[in-house]
This record gives sequence, structure tokens and C-alpha cells, in this order.
Amino acid sequence: MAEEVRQKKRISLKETFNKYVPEFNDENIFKAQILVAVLIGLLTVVFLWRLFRATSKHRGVLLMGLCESGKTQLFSQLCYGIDVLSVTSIKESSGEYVVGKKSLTLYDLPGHERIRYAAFEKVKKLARGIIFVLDSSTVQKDVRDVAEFLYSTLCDGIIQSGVSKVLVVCNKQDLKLARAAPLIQKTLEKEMNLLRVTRASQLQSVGEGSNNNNFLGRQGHDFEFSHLTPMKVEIVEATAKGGDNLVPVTSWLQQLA
Ligand SMILES: Nc1nc2c(ncn2[C@@H]2O[C@H](COP(=O)(O)OP(=O)(O)O)[C@@H](O)[C@H]2O)c(=O)[nH]1
Ligand SMILES: [Mg+2]
Repeated sequence: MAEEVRQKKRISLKETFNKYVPEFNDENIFKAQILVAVLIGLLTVVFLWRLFRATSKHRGVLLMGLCESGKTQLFSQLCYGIDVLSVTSIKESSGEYVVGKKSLTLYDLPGHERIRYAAFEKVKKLARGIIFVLDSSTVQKDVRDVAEFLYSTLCDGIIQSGVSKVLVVCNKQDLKLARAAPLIQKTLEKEMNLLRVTRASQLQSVGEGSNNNNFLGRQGHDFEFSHLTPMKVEIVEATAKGGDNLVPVTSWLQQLA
């Protein structure tokens, strides 16, 4: 008796379905099943890929910039919440930055020209993001060095393939002579535009083709950070000393984690 009722119910459901969606015959249903299976397969692949990326080794954030810009200060504030007495870093140091259940490894790289590249080479494979620190009170006079360092970093092939987000931190905003971020951005972009021209002509004179990572931005346009897509470069103001104004940095790290 109960079986009969169930049978009736099943038939009537099918009949209702056919009544309202007549184009759904058996063949079409088979096609739809295949489509759904393919969709589920694709979604699984995307899900696993995202999971793999999130848990992959790329959980490093490189703190880079010239000497005395405030990298170690920022590193110490972010990882331990304290100021440091300044000592010249000759080796990279690392620390964990915890965001909820996730964590990132911050690498404080030495800014000294003679050792900076060795340290960079060692950890660049692990980079997921870069925090480039500059001293907002001296950037006007050091703009060439700052721009060269940043340009070379962004040209690196490993960085271009592994890093999607770069944060330029205009540090020491507590100082009277500190420039604001929009002005620093303009100054840097102008300098990097000049650098790009000189680098391109140097390469031509040594006979290298144009197929290299050394051209940043869009051909035929003045250099702009916004042209570096898919890499996203943001420029913010901060004060590492005393941890007074670090929200722009911490919220960027949260998005990255
Ligand atoms: N006024 C001011 N001084 C800072 C700030 N951040 C760092 N400093 C100072 O700048 C100097 C260099 O800092 P440090 O972190 O050692 O720079 P690093 O060479 O880039 O690692 C130290 O004397 C810091 O106290 C800041 O936000 N404001
Ligand atoms: Mg240091």
C-alpha cells in the first residue's frame, strides 16, 4: 500500500515536471547531468587550487628599503609590539605575524647595498607580498636610490610571478619634514620613468632584446604604479616609532593573509 503511494507520488512529480518543462526529455536530462558533473568538477579544482595556494609556502612578506628607513622598527612593532634600539641589521631576521587563524612570516631584510641582494635572493621565493619602507623626511634627497631599489625589486622575475601585492610605506610621518604619500608617489613615479628610459637604452647598447623583465609599466605611457597590473602597488603613510600609526600596514597584512 505504502509502496503504491510512493510510486504514485514519483510518477506525479515526473508528470508535473514534464508538464511545466516539456523540453526536458530523457536525452536533455542526461546532458544536464553531464553539465552539472563538469561544473562540480571545475568547482572542486578551483577550490583545491585556492586551498593549495593559501597553504603553500608563499607566506612570506619581505620588508625592504634603504638603511635607516625604519624597517627594523616596523618589523619589531608588527611582530612584538615594541620599539627597538637601532642596530644596523647585517642579516635578515624573521618573525611571525598572526592574523586570526592564519599567519605570515615577516622578513626584515638588511638595506645595506653590499649585502641587500644576497639576503633578497635567499628569501624571494617565499614572498607573497612586499612592504617597501621609505623615510618620508629624506625621500626628496634620496629619491634616486629609493627609486632604483624599488625598480630593481619589481623587475625581478620571481617577484613578478609570486607577489601580487606591494605596499610602499611612507614612514616617519611624525617628523616635521615628512612629505605626504601622494607627493611621494608622484616624485617616485617621475624618477622611475627616467630610470626606465636609461635602463632601456643601456640594454640596447649591450645588445639585449626587448623581451625581458626590465620594462615596467605600459609602453608609450609615463610610468605609473597603477600600470603594473596584475601586481597591485599601494602607497600609504605610517609612523613605525611607538606603533602610533600602523593601521594602513596592519589592514594591508590582513588582506594579504
Ligand atoms: N621619528 C621617527 N623615527 C623612526 C620611525 N621609524 C624608525 N625611526 C628611527 O629611524 C632609525 C632607523 O630605524 P631602523 O628601524 O633601524 O631602520 P632600518 O635601517 O630600515 O632597519 C631609528 O633611529 C628609528 O628609531 C618613525 O616612524 N618616526
Ligand atoms: Mg634594520
